[in-house]
Order: sequence, then structure tokens, then C-alpha cells
Amino acid sequence: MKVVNVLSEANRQEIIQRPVIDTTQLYNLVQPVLNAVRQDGDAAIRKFTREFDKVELEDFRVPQDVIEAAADELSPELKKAIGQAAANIRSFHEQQVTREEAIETMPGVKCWRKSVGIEKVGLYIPGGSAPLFSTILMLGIPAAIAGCKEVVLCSPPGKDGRLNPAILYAAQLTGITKVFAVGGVQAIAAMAFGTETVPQVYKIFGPGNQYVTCAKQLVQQQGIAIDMPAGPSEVCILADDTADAEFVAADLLSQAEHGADSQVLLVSVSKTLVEKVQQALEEQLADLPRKEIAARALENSKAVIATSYEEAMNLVNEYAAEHLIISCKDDEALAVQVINAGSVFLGNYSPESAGDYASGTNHTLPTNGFAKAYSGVSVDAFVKKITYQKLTREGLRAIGNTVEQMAEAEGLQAHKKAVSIRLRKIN
Ligand code: HSO
Ligand code: ZN
Repeated sequence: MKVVNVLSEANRQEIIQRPVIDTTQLYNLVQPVLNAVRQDGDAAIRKFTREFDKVELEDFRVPQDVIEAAADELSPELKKAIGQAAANIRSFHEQQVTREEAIETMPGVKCWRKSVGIEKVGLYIPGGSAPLFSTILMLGIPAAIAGCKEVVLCSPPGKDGRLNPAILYAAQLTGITKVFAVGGVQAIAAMAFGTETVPQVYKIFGPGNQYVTCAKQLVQQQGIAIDMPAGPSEVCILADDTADAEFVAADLLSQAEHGADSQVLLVSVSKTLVEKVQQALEEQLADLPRKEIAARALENSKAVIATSYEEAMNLVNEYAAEHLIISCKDDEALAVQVINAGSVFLGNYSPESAGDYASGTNHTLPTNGFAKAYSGVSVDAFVKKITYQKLTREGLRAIGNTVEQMAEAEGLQAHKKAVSIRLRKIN
């Protein structure tokens, strides 16, 4: 990790900069795959699965008995852990369902709003070196709570053509029955346009590599909603002398092991802590199975020494991290000052891993500075809110002139008339 001081505005901008990916080439690679799936459906999926995943799959829907049998392949300990995580995620997300009361804005003018689950949603779960089955809980549970009627799950097949049993088990636990061994751009295309086998959905969720992310952005331009613009995962840790350097190093590495493009940022008012963390990083890195990946992520990462908590907080808010850990003496007071972050972890005993898996909060969060304007996934992301209104005669009498005046001023006579014609009859 490179150590830097926050000195000037230019320096600050350099610190918060994310790696820039040139997407123009990507678009040219991704668009033809989308087009082919749109045109040739299942046949195109089989072709790309052969080409990209190197497996020949005639039937890529995972049969219900295979989904159910996956439970036998997992240890009782893992099943218990997944069950506990699911229960916590369920409790946290259930309380996001709020009922709004109808309101009479004027006598006789009643307005209300209803949340309705998005009927068809698609979840994409990456495979590869770390099959993130925890993401199924993070997406499948809020989808179920929201009342989404059809939940489709796509994930790339392994070399044997199968999906990881933990993925199937998590799918079963969250009530997902439409599971397809399809990955990459072809999976996004299948869910966006529908094929003979894969149902079309209205919104696509889930992380993925740059091709998947690009595909999601392209189908979004064609009217399919997506959860959020995704970038490489990141953590920012704000720590002072009360932090345990070994804990800080472990948290930095837990994020760094996600991918060579992951970003970790340490911000501290204590030079001593930064030095201790550097030392601990070296020691802990040596033992990690994914040390090459983590080491590469650390190469792009920085430790920043700030001259005050105020300077540190300004930087943290400007960076708008996906995950923010505050390991400081006054963690709760500093937490109040957070205005941009995806999810915040306070104190010495709240590792990001707790939120990644099991505490209850969602781990699908805005990266790349998008936390300035976007929230993480919650039940809200799986519903749309429909407004209703009903006016009585008295209501229309009360509000009529207001509408007529405004319609007249906008030059929209037909709007005005829709009120006048009624007023004339009821008066
Ligand atoms: N840190 C990841 C989520 C995750 N971690 C899944 C482990 N499994 C992005 O928030
Ligand atoms: Zn993680």
C-alpha cells in the first residue's frame, strides 16, 4: 500500500480516484452476444456456453430434484450457518415493508400509495473462483418479501456442467425454482429478452465481471431495469490508535481477496497505526490462499494519513465507499457525520465479513462512488410504488379552480376543460 498525506485538493482528488476501465472495446464484444441471444434464443445460449464455459449443455434448466438433492452435498454445519444468515437477513429486510396511510390533502381529495412487487426479476450469480452463494440470500430474500411472483436465477456452469450445490441450496431456501446453468453476457441477454427456456424478466440484479456489468448497462438502454451500476468491490477503513492493527489488516485483506481490481483505502490520523497495519498486512498476506489476488489489489490501494478527524471525514465522504469501517474511539459520533457510504461498520468488532454474510444488512451495495446518489439493495429495489387518488364532488369543487388556473397558465385548455366540464354539472 502506498502511504500518502492529504495535503491539497489535487491530492485528495487523486486519492479518491477509482481505476478507470475503457468500456468502448467491451461494448463491441458484448453487443453481438446480446444480439445473437435475442435472435436465436436457446441455440445461441448453447453456442456461447460451449465457447466461453467450455461445456456442452443440451438442457440448462436445473431440474427441481437436482436443486433439492443439493442439500445432501453440504455439511450440516454449513447448512446451519446458511439458515442462521437467512434468518437474520429476513428479519432485517422484513421491517423495511412499511404501510403508508392514505392522506386527505384537502377535504374530499384522498391520495394513497401501494407497493407492488416487480412481477418478474432475474438474479445473476457469478461462478468462477468463488461462487458467491451468499448473494442469493441477499437478493432472493428481499424478492420474496416484496412478493415478486417469478424469480429467475442464472449462474455459469462448472466444467462438469453443474452448479455449485451451495448455490442450489441457497436458491431452494429462498424459494427460487427457476434456476439455469447459464453465465456471462448470454445469461443477462436470456433474462432481458427471454428464450424458449429462460423467462424474460423486468429487472436484473446481481454482481458480475466487466462483461456482465456492460451487458446489464446495454439491456438497461432497452428498457430492462437493473439494480445499480456495479464496479469492483471496495472498503474504506477510518481508524485511529484505538483500532487493532491486526483487525484492520484482516478487514483490508478480506476485501482485497475479492479481485485484483478491488480497492481498499485506509484513512488514519495516526501514523503509528498505519505502520502497524502495513506490518500486519505483510504477515497475514503470506498465509492467504488468494494472496496473489489480494496482493495485486493492495498495489492499487492507499493508506492516507490525515492531520485531523475533520480532514479524514471529508475525504471519507468524498470517496463514498461501498463499505466504510470506522474503528475509532468516537466511532458513533463520527458515524453521524457520514453522508456518503453504502454500508457502515462501527467499532473494533464489526468486520465487513459480518455484513457480507450474516448480520442481516444487504451486501449488494453501490461501488465506484455511486454511494453519493444510490442506496444498496433492499426490499424497495424489488417493488414499484403505485399512487392512487379518489376525489369526491366536494373534493373536485375544492381543488377545481386551482387546477383550472394552472392549466390555463400552461396553455393546456383540454386539461382545464376536464375540470370545468365536471364543475358545471355538479354546481
Ligand atoms: N464484499 C462483497 C460481498 C461478498 N463477500 C459476498 C463475500 N461474499 C461485496 O459487497
Ligand atoms: Zn466480501
